[in-house]
Amino acid sequence: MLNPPCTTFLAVALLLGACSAAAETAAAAVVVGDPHVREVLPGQSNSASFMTLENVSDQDHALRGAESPSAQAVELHTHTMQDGMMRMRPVGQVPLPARETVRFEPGGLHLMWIGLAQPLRAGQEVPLTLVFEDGSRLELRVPVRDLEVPGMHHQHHGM
Ligand SMILES: [Cu+2]
Repeated sequence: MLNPPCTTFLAVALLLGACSAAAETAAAAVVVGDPHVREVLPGQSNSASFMTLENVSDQDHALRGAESPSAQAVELHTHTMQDGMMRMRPVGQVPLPARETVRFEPGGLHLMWIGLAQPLRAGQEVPLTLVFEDGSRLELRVPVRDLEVPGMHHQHHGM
């Protein structure tokens, strides 16, 4: 559902050793797991999305960017601890080493959706395109979810 069917065939072919080391696109080498974007309240114009990216090939790749018609920009961000505070910062690209899975998750790597065209409501799906280092692109439909993130942004809880 989330990937072109050829990705699955390619993965099987690689497992069977039927595929040579011929150049393949990054988009065909990467399997996206559980993509989802966070619901926003009316008036909020930014959101974040999460997923796993598994590079099932023997070749290193990288995620270079992302875009969606639902936002003015979708940036690659990560969190770093600075002076005891979690801070977000943009990253140029995210390496996807061969045979490894990279996690985009709360508190770490994420896609930052900036300037939403309309509020994102749980249950909706929005289009997202991942752009890789070789220029190949992967088109996704990403479900909107109401995310509870323990320990983050819940200052009214536990008092
Ligand atoms: Cu961010």
